[in-house]
Amino acid sequence: VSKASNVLVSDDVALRILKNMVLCREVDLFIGEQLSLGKEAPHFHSGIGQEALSVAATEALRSDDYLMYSHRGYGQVLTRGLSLHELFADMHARIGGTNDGFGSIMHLYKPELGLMGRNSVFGTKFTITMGLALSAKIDHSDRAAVCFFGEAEGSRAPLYEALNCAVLWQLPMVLIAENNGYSFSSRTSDLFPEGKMMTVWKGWKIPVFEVDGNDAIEVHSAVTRALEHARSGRGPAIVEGLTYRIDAHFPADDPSLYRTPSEVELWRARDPVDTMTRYVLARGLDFDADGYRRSVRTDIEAAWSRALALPSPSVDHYRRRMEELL
Ligand SMILES: Cc1ncc(C[n+]2csc(CCOP(=O)(O)OP(=O)(O)O)c2C)c(N)n1
Repeated sequence: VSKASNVLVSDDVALRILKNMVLCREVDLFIGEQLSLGKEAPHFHSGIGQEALSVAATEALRSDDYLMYSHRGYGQVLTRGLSLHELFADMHARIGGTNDGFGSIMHLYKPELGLMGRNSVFGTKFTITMGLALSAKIDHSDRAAVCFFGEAEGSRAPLYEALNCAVLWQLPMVLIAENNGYSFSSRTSDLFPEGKMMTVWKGWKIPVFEVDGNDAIEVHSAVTRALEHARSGRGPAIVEGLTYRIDAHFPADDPSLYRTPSEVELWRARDPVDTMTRYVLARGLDFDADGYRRSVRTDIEAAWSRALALPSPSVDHYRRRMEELL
């Protein structure tokens, strides 16, 4: 387990990371508001508090890399270039998103963005990612396959099958562990020694980078190093980011049953969006935080209304599409 030294991030990249972090934060806040107002809102898992890890890590990928995203927050797919319109259409299971109303955001499918289809049964992504890394190697394409996952998934067996093959065949696979303190109501320390997944991987034939998951620059640097390693033909690498899930697991969850308000406040004080805003301003870059938030809000509201106006698939639609597929 090591720390990656910081890689120089250009002004453009730093600003892009911050803007995407603000976008993701606003999407989560907006959906939360819709729910509390009793409006039509989909099942979702808020990524508030985890934006640095998901956005800055994805920003380090090359545009042709494969991306197996995680279910929490939208940092990975929005950074990748999925539009708000596609995201919301899929969220509401409407025709007009990436999966034709078939599968909500658990099944975003857009090969041009490296989103090759995903399974919502936890653990299955590891072997799919390994298969994508294998195809990249067979094609001599220099692409990497990157998989984000939480601690519950990280305790599942297919992770170890995938790692074994990736080490054996020296595959360009990068795993990004989002350690956000909890798997639903279980503390990470009840699942892994010392509360870190990397404790298990220490001493293996795989480089493991530990990062402060709330520090976007540190995250970006470590994932850049991990990708360099994977592309060099030396097999997989892992990055574990330590962060915190500020909101409930999902809207029906009551986190006061298993964690204290003071714990949440400690992490709120380490807000990744505020930290990145301070970093960008200290670099002398021009960023109007309130103005940007307002413009993003307008985009979100417009895309949301547009998505809700799209048609829902009928049974006939599903039947036709299944017949086409078979
Ligand atoms: C095999 C399987 N079991 C249970 C679930 C239901 N489930 C959805 S999210 C979740 C917890 C995930 O925790 P973690 O991997 O730590 O990610 P986090 O939600 O903290 O981001 C569970 C158990 C599932 N999708 N697949």
